[in-house]
Amino acid sequence: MTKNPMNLTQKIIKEHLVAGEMVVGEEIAIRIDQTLTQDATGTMAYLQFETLKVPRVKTKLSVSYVDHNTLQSGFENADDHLYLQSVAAKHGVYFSRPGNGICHQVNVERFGVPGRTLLGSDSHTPTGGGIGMLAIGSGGLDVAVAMGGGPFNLPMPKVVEVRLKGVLRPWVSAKDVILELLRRLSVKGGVGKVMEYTGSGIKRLSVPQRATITNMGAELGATTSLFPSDAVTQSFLRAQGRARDFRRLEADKGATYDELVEIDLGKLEPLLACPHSPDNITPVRKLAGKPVHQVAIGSCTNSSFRDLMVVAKAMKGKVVHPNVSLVISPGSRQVVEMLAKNGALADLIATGARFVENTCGPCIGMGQSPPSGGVSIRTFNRNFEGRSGTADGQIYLASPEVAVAAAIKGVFYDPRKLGKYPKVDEPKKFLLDDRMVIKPPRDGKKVKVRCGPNIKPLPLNTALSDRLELEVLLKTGDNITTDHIMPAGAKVLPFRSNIPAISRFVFSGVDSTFAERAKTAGGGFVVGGGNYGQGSSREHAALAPMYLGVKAVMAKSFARIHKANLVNFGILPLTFADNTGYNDLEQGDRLVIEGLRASIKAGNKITLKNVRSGGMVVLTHDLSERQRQVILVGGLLNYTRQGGGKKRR
Ligand code: MIC
Ligand code: SF4
Repeated sequence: MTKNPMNLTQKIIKEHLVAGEMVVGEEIAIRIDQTLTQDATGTMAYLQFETLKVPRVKTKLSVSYVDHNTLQSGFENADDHLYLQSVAAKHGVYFSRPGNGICHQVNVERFGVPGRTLLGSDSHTPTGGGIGMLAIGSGGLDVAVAMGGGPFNLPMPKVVEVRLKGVLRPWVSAKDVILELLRRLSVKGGVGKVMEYTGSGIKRLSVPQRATITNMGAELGATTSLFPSDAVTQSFLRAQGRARDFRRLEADKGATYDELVEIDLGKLEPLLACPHSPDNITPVRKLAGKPVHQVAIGSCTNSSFRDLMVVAKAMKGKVVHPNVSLVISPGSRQVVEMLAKNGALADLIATGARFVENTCGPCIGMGQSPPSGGVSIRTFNRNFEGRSGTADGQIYLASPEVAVAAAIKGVFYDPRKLGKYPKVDEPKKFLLDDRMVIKPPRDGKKVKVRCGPNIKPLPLNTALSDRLELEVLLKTGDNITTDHIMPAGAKVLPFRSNIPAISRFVFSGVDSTFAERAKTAGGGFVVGGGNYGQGSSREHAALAPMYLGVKAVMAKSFARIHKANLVNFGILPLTFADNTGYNDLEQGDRLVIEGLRASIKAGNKITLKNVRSGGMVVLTHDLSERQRQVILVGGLLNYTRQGGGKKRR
């Protein structure tokens, strides 16, 4: 037995540790090997990277994908694509062209390397855990810093062993494994934790199936999810023509974990996440017979070759039910080309399925919104209210198996009743063609960066004031998502590189007067419930409120990425010291904080006065020493430019 046996998460962290002690909850800094960005967060990330004045990225590999903002209903998105392509060439970043596929799926297929660290400006970056990478989602600014050679800071996570045994039964698939975990642990259950998969059950899960599970681990709020790198990983890499990237990796014998969850795969059944939360789980059979208006298959969760082949085989010779619109948005060009070559694409087209690009598409509200009050079953990972683009849309999340059954029957239908399960083996060889990925030139000095008129300079925050007297602009309940704070969708996404324009939409789905009120009041505070800021990594959910003058968010608890983003942009994430604090504050209350800078330097308590009630409210924070400095100077960019973070081990 190894002397100090470690689980796989600890082993990879140890290999990459540059600062801090591996003690749960303590801030550590790790070296980042690879980065990925996507276009909706990428423009900001590269604008930020440019301000760091680093000529060429210092990572082993950085890839810029275009997969989110591809609906070009004006010049904005197309301009952003040109910016991204040129800035990538200038600074040594690979550029995956629009049409090549969704970042997470393509990264697993073509670039992921077991044992490496990957930082991505998208919350579903943990998809890479399916191939044994320690893959973490973050705001774009953290990715910019990592591209510049800086480490990534995070609290040392707890490691949860998710022990799988048994074999999935026909018509039950990887999606049901993660839905079962969400049922048990909830959307808060993974905060501060890495979900590490072990047990005999993993042997029969292919890399794409593992990637479905690690992808949607983001919905648990987990820091990341991780599978070992074993014979299954090896054959996947071989089939992707990348046998040389393989490295066997597993937990040491005798390794210990902070928690244990056991799942018997053989006992799972087809599940659904009901509106409007990924942890609102029910078995499909309970909803059998309920009419369905739309079925959407795709996204970074469920668009592998296997997933789409199961759909193609189950539907072969049939036509989509007359009451249903079936939309397919494949995850990568590799998959579509393979389906085209083996005839499955023709079979799917014949069913009447509506094909959209190999992009995020409907998952982020970029088209294909369901009808008013419409019921849509989607193989995606998020069903937050309004995210589909239809405010009262009823979105259910499920496996491709459950989705295809509904497309055929027009109602919720237990796929196990469809008959023989179409068996789909992983290909021995995938179709390999990387010409849609542009390699950066050796020397990018002469490349001219193209900046369209919609790309506006990045706003910077100022140093934190010692006295704040501002009003509570909004008070929310629990589980506020970044989709609530900074909505996405076809109308808003084109402004991702224009903070003044996008800030008009902050909280627009919750309270359409928010932006205007914030501006008139000269900024203010937001009061939130538990798990504030769950969901995406979009730093716009911090950056745009910062632009509107939000100085602090006071909540019962925060989601990891959003909290880090708030700090990065100089907004204080404060938690209530006791249960009464939240109840004491009302929207419109005027709050005064005195001696703020001194209290931040001195400890973790901040007391504010509520002018309306005259009462005092005690707030706390768990900011690391580095984060305090970042907050005091008004954000990570100011901190980095002032030479912060240079003293590293
Ligand atoms: C999402 O699934 O919510 C997104 C769109 O991919 C976001 C990123 C973004 O808002 O650009 C995410 O998951 O981080
Ligand atoms: Fe794209 Fe949806 Fe995946 Fe986000 S969750 S990266 S929007 S496919």
